[in-house]
Amino acid sequence: MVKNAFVSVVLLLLLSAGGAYGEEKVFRAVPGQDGVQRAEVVGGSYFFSPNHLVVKVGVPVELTVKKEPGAVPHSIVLRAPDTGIDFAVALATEPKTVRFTPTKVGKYQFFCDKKLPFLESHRDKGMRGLLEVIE
Ligand SMILES: [Cu+2]
Repeated sequence: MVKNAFVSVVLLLLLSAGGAYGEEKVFRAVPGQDGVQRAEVVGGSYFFSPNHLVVKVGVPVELTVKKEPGAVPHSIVLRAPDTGIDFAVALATEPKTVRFTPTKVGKYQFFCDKKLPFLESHRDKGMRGLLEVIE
């Protein structure tokens, strides 16, 4: 009985942690007639939507990035220059465009690099996501 109660508490903790970081929203970039694969990413306190982007290797990518209205500053950063992906953009409510061509299959984390002194980073609060480059 005690063991069951313990398991329930652990499960509850896991579930609430999952909730805090939001659910995974997968989006496969859509190739246009010009061959460029496009996706939109919105950042807010403290999430990215979608937070799992899938793109094809060797094909140009164009991301339209913006932030939800609000006073809290956000960014989107992915530094993996050896894979052709290297950007750091301050998000605004006006959309901005990020262009790159991924050269290596893999999974790379993008995140917001904002952090106030003595507080958790936005990345730790859930502002992170996965860019998955597939064959
Ligand atoms: Cu942020």
